[in-house]
Amino acid sequence: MRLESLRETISAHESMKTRVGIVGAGPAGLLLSHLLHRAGIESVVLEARSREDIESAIRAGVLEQGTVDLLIETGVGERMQREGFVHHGIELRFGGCGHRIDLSGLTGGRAITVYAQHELIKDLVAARVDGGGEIVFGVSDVTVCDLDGDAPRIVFDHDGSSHELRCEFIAGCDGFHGVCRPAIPRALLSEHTRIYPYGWLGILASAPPSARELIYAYHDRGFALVSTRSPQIQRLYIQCDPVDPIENWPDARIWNELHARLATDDGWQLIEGPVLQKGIIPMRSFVAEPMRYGRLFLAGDAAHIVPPTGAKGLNLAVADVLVLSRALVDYYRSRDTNALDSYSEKCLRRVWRAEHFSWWMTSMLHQAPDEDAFYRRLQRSQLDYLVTSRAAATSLAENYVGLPLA
Ligand code: RFL
Ligand code: PHB
Repeated sequence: MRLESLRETISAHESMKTRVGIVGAGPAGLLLSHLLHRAGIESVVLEARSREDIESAIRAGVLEQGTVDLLIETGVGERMQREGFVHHGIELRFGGCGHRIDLSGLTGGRAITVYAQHELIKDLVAARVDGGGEIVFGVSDVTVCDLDGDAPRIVFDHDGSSHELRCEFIAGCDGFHGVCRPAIPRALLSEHTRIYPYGWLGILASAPPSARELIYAYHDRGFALVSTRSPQIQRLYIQCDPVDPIENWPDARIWNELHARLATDDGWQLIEGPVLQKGIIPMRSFVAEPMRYGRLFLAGDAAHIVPPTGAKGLNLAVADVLVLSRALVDYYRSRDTNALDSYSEKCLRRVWRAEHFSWWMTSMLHQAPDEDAFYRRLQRSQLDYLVTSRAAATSLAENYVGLPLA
């Protein structure tokens, strides 16, 4: 109802005002708006896609302990607690054998929760709409302006006319391909990029789970990952050529590869089922620093990307907006800008830890086309070490479940 009245407001007056203008209704933008609302700070979220689109896009699955705790504490974790799956371990599979990493045993009881990103998006959108929040879907031609002054603006098109949102701050939560990061003068931004020579082919299959916990498999034919979504739907990935057309991957070929890469000496069985959806994603590491320019603050994928092997992207977006929301609360309570001034540095410490972990997991588990037998021996040595040394396994476990949030 509030959304409709917002739309009327927009078309009646082409200019509107808010405290924090948020570009992008992904996990970063929606959670930021929710956290600000809880602190009594008004925001407006502008999203390029429709509500239906953002609520159905298949992406992440693994939530760190800190993410789960924050969602519960702030009142948006109820369905996740009911429908998500808490996992206390993961399996590393190589040489025909599975080896369990006891995440909880090694981290003082911390765990991960498997809950699909689009389900979290539905919960966050519902919370904002129920709380009278303002999300404008289907905007286009978004431009962020006057970032280095006290009164930044967002200009955009919606329903066939041009609009202006006057703000006190702008949060660039518009993902890797968004418009906010490119609005920062190039000379003021350092960008670090690594493109991997492989990608992931991901499928959703209508099948019961083949395993109780996630399986990360190292194999001569390439990496494979068994994840889950529900008792009826499974999520599986295999390493592939990132530029391969999906037509080269009929379902039978995908299942053959999964069977080959996941085979064990003890006859473990992968349960097949109809493939409901499939797609290939490229893999990259990317960091833009600093994550701030004037009154524009970047958060989530807009500022950094990790390859999905460490399951960190969404969790980093959550960590960023928690830091940003607290800094904005300080500002609105007492005009104290210290936390805003240290936002980028504080976030980047966690970002680089996650970048390293994700790069390390990725490099250890994938077959690199340009690497030789020496490299493969190093990978096997590292895997052997992880499953025989408590110290090595603990390091993996504490990074995987996530270091405590700020
Ligand atoms: P998002 O989710 O990309 O949201 C950005 C939003 O901004 C909108 N937008 C604009 N809106 C207005 N104007 C513009 N000009 C705009 N340009 C873009 C977009 O439509 C979109 O709605 O970024 P955010 O919020 O920073 O969230 C990041 C996460 O989505 C991402 O890091 C994760 O999905 C990464 N990821 C994983 N992360 C985890 O923590 N755990 C996992 O298990 C995990 N698995 C994954 C993943 C990502 C994957 N893919 C598809 C890349 C598995 C996969 C396969
Ligand atoms: C997923 O379930 O989509 C998933 C799980 C683990 C990862 C990445 C993605 O590392």
